[in-house]
Amino acid sequence: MAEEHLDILAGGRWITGHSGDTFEDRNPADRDDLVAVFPAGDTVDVAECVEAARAAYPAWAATPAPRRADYVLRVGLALERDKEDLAALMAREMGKTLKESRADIQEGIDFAFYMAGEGRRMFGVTTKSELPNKFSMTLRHPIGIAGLITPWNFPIAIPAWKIFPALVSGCTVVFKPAEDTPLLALRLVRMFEEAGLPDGVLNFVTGFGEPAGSALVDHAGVRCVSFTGSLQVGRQVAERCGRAMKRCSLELGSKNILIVMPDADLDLAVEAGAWGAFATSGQRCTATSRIAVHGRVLGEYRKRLLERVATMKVGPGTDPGVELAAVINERQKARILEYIEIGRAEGATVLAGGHALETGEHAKGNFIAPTVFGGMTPGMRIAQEEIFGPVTGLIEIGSVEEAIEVANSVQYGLSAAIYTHDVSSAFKAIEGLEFGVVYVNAPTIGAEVQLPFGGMKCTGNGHREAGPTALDEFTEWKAVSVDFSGKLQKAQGVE
Ligand code: UN1
Repeated sequence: MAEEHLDILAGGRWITGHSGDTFEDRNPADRDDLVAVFPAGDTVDVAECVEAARAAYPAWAATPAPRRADYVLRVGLALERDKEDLAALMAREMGKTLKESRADIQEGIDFAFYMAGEGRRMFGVTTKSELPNKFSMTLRHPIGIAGLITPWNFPIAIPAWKIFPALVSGCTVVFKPAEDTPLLALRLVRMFEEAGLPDGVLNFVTGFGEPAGSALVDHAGVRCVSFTGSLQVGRQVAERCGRAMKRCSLELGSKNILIVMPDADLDLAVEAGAWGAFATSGQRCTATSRIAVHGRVLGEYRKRLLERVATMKVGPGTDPGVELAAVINERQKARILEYIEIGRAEGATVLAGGHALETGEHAKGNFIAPTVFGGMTPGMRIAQEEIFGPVTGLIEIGSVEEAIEVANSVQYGLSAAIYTHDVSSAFKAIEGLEFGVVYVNAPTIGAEVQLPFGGMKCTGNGHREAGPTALDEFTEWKAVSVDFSGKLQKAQGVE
């Protein structure tokens, strides 16, 4: 049974969409399971949300940061209370396994507690003036109305990464979640309502990138946009924000790599490869989509990885025995299968998987067998482009220097890992990898919220989510000087 929702929250009022158009929210593991129907927001709905955010802004920006952060803490507690219930909904609405659904919500809880504390820090600096009797310091100032556009792969964690710091910073928010996971987003918004967040501080509009996301990016009242999604859409967001001189933080695609050196603990490196490549069915921007293995251990690594992959049960995320769940929708499924064909045509060998699962228990869902390519070379499209599915490939390397060169040969730079016990190889990798997140003897996935998260090159535009840097997305620095000398003092030595 589908749940019907009034999904647009503007200024504390839940309203139906202006156009009357709706869209369906379906279970990726069972397309007959209609989870919910949501109105497709349009430019009028977005404008109403922005208007509400504008009206709420002055009082919210003037609310002390520790008080603003209290609401985030309360939502963290509500997430903790409802974790199991939300995890079950996530496994149904987004499709990931129950274990990973819990982890997604846990990431939201962790970040709520972290950001709630940030409300009492928000550190600036005090510094010395070159003049006597003059005091200098820096303060964070909220940017204004934030437009937050989130993807479906982390339906709670990524909205949390954006909403929590935006609110602690003093921004008011218009939030548009991905059209594949609106119900989880709605549940998160309802938690802020339950926490007593003043009307208009967090506004919520569901719908598609066109027109709703676009309208949010382009609305003159929105001063900053935070977007996580594809490079293709990210470029458009960046261009449009650039023209309008808006702050814009982007977290886009990647082509992550796991490097396995000959001295690595191979069992651990195999587990890391399998977890990094196939968790969330490869639908993480940190997913291990390339595994560069030293020639001396490639044969053994390949054998053990294939043995491990052969044990993976594919099925609905709601089944506790399942390791590889459905991919989000039929469009993504088709895209992933197309990449598998591209890989074959380029001359890579399918060592495992390489096809959809469409019969029996898999008939109603978007399932793809865990796929491992052998003979991947760095120039291939499957080694360069983000696939965002359960597909990885083995690349042979002969040295750590070559591994770093291969790693850096892509346009992206989010997450890279090296398995080695050799301190020189580890530090060469740490220094040489052009990636925003680097692991030694840990997989490419599983970033913790107290660290800055984001990538180099085309993965983003220099911003970092999570960690203390999350506040930089939503605040301006103000340099403040107070002259208490009682005279006109001129800087730079002007007499
Ligand atoms: C993403 O896929 O956009 O490091 C984020 C990880 C998770 C976050 C991934 N903590 O894999």
